[in-house]
Amino acid sequence: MVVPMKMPDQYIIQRGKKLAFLLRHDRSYSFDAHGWREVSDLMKNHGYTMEELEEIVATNNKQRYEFSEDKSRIRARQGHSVHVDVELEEKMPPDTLYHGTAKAFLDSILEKGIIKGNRLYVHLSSTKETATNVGKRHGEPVVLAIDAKKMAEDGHRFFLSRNGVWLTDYIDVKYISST
Ligand code: HQG
Repeated sequence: MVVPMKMPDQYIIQRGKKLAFLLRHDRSYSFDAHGWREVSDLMKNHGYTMEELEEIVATNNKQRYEFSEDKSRIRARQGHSVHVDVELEEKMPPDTLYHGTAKAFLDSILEKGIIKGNRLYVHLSSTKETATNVGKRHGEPVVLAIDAKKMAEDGHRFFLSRNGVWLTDYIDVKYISST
């Protein structure tokens, strides 16, 4: 009997990172309108196996990816820079949301507001803890509190990705305070 070898976690993490690029930012691929990429393309052109993809989808720490029902396609749930519509749920936000950033960006943020940059949306977290981790990716972390209630009252739209990330288009300085 052949016992399938358990792939090392570090390897899966690394393949997952590569997948993040392939599903969110790869401009050389023609994504379906809803952000789906053919699994066969990832197998043929990027060396993924179905087992590897299944493990990445199942074990990803932020549940970043999902398969189509028949598992012939795969997509990221948020974080894109390519222009796709991943069918986000528009939702009333909690009164306060948090944005994790780096101290070095603060002056610019307090001047221009929070901009989405290359991504399709500004990313927000429902807890300070998650926001701190997001901020750490860029340097010394700073967590900003966002008056989402007031933003919603003023007509700004919020979306919740299926892995719990809050998304909006832009955050004006008047909605930002320190934590
Ligand atoms: C900053 C990860 C200067 C912004 C995370 C952020 C998230 C400004 C950086 C998701 C600015 C952009 C997104 C302004 C915003 N002046 N800097 N006016 N406005 N910024 O990576 O929010 O792990 O594009 O504060 O967990 O860090 O990949 O966005 O620091 O959910 O699934 O510009 O990516 O998700 O950086 O992260 P990013 P982000 P994954």
